[in-house]
Amino acid sequence: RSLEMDLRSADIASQFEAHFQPILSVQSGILCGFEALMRWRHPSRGMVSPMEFIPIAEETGQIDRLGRWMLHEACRQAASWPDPLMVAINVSPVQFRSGGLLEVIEDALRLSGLAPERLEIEITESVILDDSAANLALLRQLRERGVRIALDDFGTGYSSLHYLKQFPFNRLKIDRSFVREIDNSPESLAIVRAIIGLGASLGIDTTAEGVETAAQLERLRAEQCGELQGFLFSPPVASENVAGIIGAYF
Ligand code: G
Ligand code: G
Ligand code: MN
Ligand code: NA
Repeated sequence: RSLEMDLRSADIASQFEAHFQPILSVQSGILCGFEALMRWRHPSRGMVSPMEFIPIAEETGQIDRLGRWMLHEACRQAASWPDPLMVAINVSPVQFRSGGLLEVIEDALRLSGLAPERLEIEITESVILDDSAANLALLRQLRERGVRIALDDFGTGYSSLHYLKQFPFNRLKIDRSFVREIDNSPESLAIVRAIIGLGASLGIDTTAEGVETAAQLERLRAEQCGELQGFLFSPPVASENVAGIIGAYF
């Protein structure tokens, strides 16, 4: 059987899980919230990476039901965390294309009772490239409802700066390829510094992704980066381990 067939017939609620990676303030070390990351606990293959199943789900139309489940599940769990901890959820460009995304997000908020201000939607630049007018309108409607919008993998795209003019993002997530080299590549350090400065002058929060070493943390602190996530603090964890992280860092 192919992964595609398994995905099509999978009972999502019993095979899929939302895992959560903590996002912390660089200056204070206090927990700000979590990024939700999907996991597939396949009955015979074991854990299948989203790098494998998300592209298949996008190509076969399964991303809509997977993505809807994820929005509901992650909002439901986040509603049980102490206020104002937030949850960041990745949304695929294909979910924008399919229509109905605004209603799906509104339903997830209403059913969970999560305040819209505690939800952040992470998109990549392809969302804006795809269908500029319609997707930008949808992003604006989400912002009007109080939902925050983050631009993921910032710096890796074709014309990242152009998007900042088109839409008032709440957050830039500095791609981990720059963070990884911050201590041994003057170019990477210069790019990270420029993104943080850009965020500061535009009033946009900045999160460094993929922080793995104390030296990277010290550097990001010196550069006044806002938030960070990475293996230095924690990989994505299953939901039963979230309370322990909240207890330790919040
Ligand atoms: O969790 P991990 O680092 O293995 O994720 C690999 C990739 O899968 C990342 O690019 C991440 O954004 C993506 N991903 C993880 N969970 C989701 C999800 O719920 N929806 C979408 N669209 N992408 C996800
Ligand atoms: O594309 P996106 O930024 O959503 O992807 C998040 C992915 O990054 C997840 O798959 C997560 O497992 C991974 N990740 C999180 N922290 C680290 C880290 O410190 N190092 C590396 N290499 N990957 C990380
Ligand atoms: Mn992300
Ligand atoms: Na990213």
